[in-house]
Amino acid sequence: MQKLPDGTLLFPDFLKKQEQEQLVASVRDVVKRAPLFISTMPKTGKPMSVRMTNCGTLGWLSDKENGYRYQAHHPQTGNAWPPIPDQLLAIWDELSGYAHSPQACLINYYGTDAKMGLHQDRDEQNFDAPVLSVSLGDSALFRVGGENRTDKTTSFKLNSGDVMMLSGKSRLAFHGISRIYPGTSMLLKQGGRINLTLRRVTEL
Ligand code: MD3
Ligand code: FE
Repeated sequence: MQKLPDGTLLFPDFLKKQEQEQLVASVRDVVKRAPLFISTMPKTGKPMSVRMTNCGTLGWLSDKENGYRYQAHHPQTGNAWPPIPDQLLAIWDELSGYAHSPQACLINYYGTDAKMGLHQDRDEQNFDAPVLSVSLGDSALFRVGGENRTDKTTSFKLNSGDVMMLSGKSRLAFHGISRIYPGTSMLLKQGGRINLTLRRVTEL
């Protein structure tokens, strides 16, 4: 039983099965209006293995030409992102202790073989607000270290319905998803994992 880094709070099984199903239905509505797309790495253009979309006033994406960024519209449709579902805003209000609503909700979809390399989230102007992450579907192995890439990391599983909050010291910690465990959840008919990440992007 390893200790989570300072500032990392895990709420195992925070969402009941029915709440998870409701959230998946909301994600499906978002994806109908803002289809999943593949971001590519700055400069190299190498595609990420995760497919993504967003809801909220700002969405995160990356491409070869313009790199990591937040923008107000979908890269393919040009439409504004759909609003963040009320159920997610309620989770933010309950857990974050932050007086302002999240601006961005990144929706990551991991197929069986998708991963996310060790990285920091530093495309936001606001590191005071916490980051809230909701896991749905198949379990994943999450890895988190310190503020330097070479700091030692600890790994733990994130299961469907778990909510994690990163604030303070862990807000700039390196982290990633090492692997997905196929067949560990029945929530998504096609399998795989959805992660929803709520963030403040701008200074107030
Ligand atoms: C630790 N997503 O989208 S969420 C990302 O499961 C991202 O899809 C992973 O990392 C996923 O950037 C992990 C949990 C998370 C989110 C933000 C963090 C962990 C974090 C920020 C700082 C430290
Ligand atoms: Fe991240």
